[in-house]
Amino acid sequence: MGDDRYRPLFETKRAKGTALYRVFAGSIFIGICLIWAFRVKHLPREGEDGRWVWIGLLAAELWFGFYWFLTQAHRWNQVYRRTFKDRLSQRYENELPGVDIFVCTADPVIEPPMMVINTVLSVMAYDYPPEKLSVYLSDDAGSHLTFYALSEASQFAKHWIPFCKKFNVEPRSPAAFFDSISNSQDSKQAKELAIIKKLYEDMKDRIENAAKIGRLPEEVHLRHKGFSQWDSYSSRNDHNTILQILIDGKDPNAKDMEGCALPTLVYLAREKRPKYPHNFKAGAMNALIRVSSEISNGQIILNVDCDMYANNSVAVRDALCFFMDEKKGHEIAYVQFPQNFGNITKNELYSSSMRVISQVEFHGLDGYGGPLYVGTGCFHRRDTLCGRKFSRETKNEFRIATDREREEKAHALEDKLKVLANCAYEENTEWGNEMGLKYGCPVEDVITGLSIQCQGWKSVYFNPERKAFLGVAPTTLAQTLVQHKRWSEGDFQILLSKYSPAWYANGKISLGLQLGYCCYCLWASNCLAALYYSIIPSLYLLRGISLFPECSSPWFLPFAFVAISKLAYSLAEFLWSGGTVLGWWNDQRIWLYKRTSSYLLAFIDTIAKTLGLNSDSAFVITTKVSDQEVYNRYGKEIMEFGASSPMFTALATIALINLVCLAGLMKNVAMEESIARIYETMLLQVVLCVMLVLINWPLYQGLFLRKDNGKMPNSIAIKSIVLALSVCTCFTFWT
Ligand SMILES: *[C@@H]1O[C@H](CO)[C@@H](O)[C@H](O)[C@H]1NC(C)=O
Ligand SMILES: CC(=O)N[C@H]1CO[C@H](CO)[C@@H](O)[C@@H]1O
Repeated sequence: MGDDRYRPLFETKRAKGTALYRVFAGSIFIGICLIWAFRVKHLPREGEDGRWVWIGLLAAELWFGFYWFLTQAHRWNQVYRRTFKDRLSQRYENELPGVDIFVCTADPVIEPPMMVINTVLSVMAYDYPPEKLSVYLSDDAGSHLTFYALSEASQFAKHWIPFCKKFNVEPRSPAAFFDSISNSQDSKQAKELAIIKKLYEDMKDRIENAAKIGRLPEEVHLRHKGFSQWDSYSSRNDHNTILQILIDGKDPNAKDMEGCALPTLVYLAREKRPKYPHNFKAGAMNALIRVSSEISNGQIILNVDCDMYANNSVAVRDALCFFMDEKKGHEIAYVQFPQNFGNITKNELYSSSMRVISQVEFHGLDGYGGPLYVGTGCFHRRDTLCGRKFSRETKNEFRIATDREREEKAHALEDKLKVLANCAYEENTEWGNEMGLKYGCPVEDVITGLSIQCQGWKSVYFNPERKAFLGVAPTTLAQTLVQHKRWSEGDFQILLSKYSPAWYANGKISLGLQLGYCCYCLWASNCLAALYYSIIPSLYLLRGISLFPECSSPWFLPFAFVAISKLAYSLAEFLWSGGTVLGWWNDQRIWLYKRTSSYLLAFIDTIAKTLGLNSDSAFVITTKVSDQEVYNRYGKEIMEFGASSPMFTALATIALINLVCLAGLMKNVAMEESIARIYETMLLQVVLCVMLVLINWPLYQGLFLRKDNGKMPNSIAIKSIVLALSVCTCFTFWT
């Protein structure tokens, strides 16, 4: 066309209003400095009463201020991305690289096979040349039920993929699709829809029946030779490598119902032996990287969790717009999509959508060199995952064909490749260290992403309006807290590890990104200041001792200003991210709960581990299914306690201490003191205590008012009442 201008495949825009935000942040910073000044200036002298309490408050406020400073890295320099997929098609439609998709599952009960194959089918049906697409399922449970489900899915795919392409179906997870159309009947495709839905329901019945009785019908065993691999299987932690190429995209006979090629589909359960550490998901990913390199060797790898179906069939092309851009593509190692969830209620009782992280904070990281790798919904270059360093000289080349030159038959190949997934294969190699995902950290993804960025690569955060991947959010408080315990513990371990963003990354990534990483790595350490602030001022209220400036004092202003503007800002940010006011309130509650339970345990465990007191922390998978009653409460946004957990004891005790303190204050008011004096000297303290009581409302309900199975267990109620009362009593009478 004679247009020589470079037309990029993607565009990056600065967020609007950045300057305004910086002014605002500056004013908060001044407020924080004034608060510090107040504490230092009014520090009781040695020997005077209350010196230690005061020092504690100063420490907590120093911490909050410092942490607030870190969070500015997420807000200071945000960018937004846009892709031009039409340009990609124009220029590269015939030269698109091979894409290998890894789906990881680990437990057929927590992650039911139907959910897994819906995810698999959704990515198999991507709008992408099928001969360049390969899907690998890693099953760390080595479950023949999952294998059975996948073999059923490989048959169903022959109908499903052409159906999707014919009617341009979205989303391409059958379950999500059938759910979405149940009320809007489109007559044009009604007949074919009825047929495909029947096929799906029949398949679902077969799979769920097998899961219910826990074994497979005899004839199924005979139908697929792959099942013979379970003959030597003794348990999920002790079995040979099981590898089956269910659909070989290279096989000319592998065709769908319309005669079109199918994507390759592979099942892998790597070898497990009790005496070998299996390194959880990182180990599974590394086995997949090796096995896939001999089957399809796609240059781009997408990995998704098994509960995270693809909600947009062109997301692969979005990702390629970044990698294949002629000017900037060569420096991009991975493209991270946000983690979104399909099962979110309106006001998000558990704040599981992590709205602010995905709508605000990651855009900020992107402005400083790229987001974290969060382990799902992420496209990588294969060679950077395998440890290639960034170099300006290397050309950004993509091989067209996914070459398997050797004309090997699938099953001969399978036997040869099994060795790649054996336990002993990684001995004396760099796998888990310089190659592949790193081992030894509960958040293997974050540390792997960080080390890739430290080698000079950039990453990209792409957050389109229509979400590309939808997962399943936790639906109980316990699940939420356990999940956050693992994350915060893992992140904290990264801070203390040799790959620490605080020192290892120094000079390797930008300062803003370093701070951004530290912000997450220090999640756990928030627990101390939060605990202090949510207990001590209330207890002093009970004693009638003021810890904050009086209303009439000019020092009152910075406290009020910082508190109000921070709350107002976080509310605005939450609403801007698409939340509701009640959702924001719930989010504040979950922040408090995480800080006083998950983070506290994570902090203690990590410190114990660092001191060598504790063995490896277990990797707890968060459940993806719950029973119907629990689901009903989730739908009604009623907080689920039910289980007995030390975290609940901590939460309930803190909530009760505040309730007792507030009650004590009211008693004092009723008996003697004038409200005016309390108002004058202790307004801030009273407000803090009242806020804590208000935010803990669902907890009091769970303790005292509810009768259903989701209420707080009696044992915890008794324990926390005794604890809270003894703390308050001791404190009142102890001088
Ligand atoms: C998922 O995709 C559908 C279209 O298939 C779209 O209507 C919906 O908004 C998407 N969901 C989200 C959360 O973006
Ligand atoms: C609130 C909500 O959407 N709940 C749904 C979550 O998903 C399960 C099935 O997986 C439904 O039964 C719930 O209604």
